[in-house]
Amino acid sequence: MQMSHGSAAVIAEISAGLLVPAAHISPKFLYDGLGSKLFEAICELPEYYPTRTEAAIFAAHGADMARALGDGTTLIDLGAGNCAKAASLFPLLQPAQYVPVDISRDFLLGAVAQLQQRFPHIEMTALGLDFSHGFQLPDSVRAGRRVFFYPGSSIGNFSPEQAVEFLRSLRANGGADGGLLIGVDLIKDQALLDAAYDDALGVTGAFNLNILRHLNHLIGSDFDVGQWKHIAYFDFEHSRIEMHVEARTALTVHWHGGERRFERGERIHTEDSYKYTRQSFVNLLERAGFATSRVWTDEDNWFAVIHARM
Ligand code: AVJ
Repeated sequence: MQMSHGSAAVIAEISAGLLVPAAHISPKFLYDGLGSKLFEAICELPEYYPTRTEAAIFAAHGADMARALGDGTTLIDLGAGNCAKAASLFPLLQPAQYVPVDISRDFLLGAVAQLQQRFPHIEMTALGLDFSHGFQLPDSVRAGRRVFFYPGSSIGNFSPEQAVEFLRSLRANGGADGGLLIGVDLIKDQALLDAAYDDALGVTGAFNLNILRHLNHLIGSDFDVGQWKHIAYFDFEHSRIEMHVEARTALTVHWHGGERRFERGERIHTEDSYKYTRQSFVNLLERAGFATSRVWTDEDNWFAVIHARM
């Protein structure tokens, strides 16, 4: 249920991040029920190019991708959300089994119930779990040929070092004949990047600030969302968008088992979204032991979809 408190482990993880001098919260906590809906709205924004650019690449090259991946696979959709991206590829990919995975469990179950009606012949097994510390496939998922689907450049939430670790955990769960179809956001003009994460309507700001509301439910904290503001910008040195929430005034937050004073202007780091060049990401895949087979991009080179073999 959306309103329930977090487990002891979740409370400990969040408290630890709030108590260090440079406070931080994992971006996975952006996705409660409302956060998942706000992210859906972000995907419709004119400034947020990744979703529609990737969708255009799927539309133009889906048949090519299906040939590269083969049919009858077990398609494991990491961070599936509303499952719309995978569903758009079902007619071409023809998976035997679909395994959507998402931390926002209730939101995922709602989406899968609808999807199963549209595609009754595909066996669907939804997994409501957190894979940010590495992926482990449960035994309930049968041993078909596994293709991991990781679209949207969600890999950008990991640092490059963490991304290599994570990709290795996929290989450990894939089998020798497995594959990976992954979407990667590419480095581009800074103004385009900044606008994509700080849109005029303020939807990304609402999405970011909602993490504080979610925390109030998870750890019993008393964050007053109105006392915080949304900050997002591209950092060249690290090749990443950074998102923070910034205190508008000096304040103290209390929660079960802890408290923290924030000065005016002090920030909590909520998300990184790393951007790559096509080559830097291919190198990263190779470090994780993958062999890149194909790279598809849009004509502006804003986004890449990559097929790699285990
Ligand atoms: C879901 C992680 C791919 O980094 O672009 C969108 C999340 N954050 N706007 C991204 C996000 C702010 C998104 N990912």
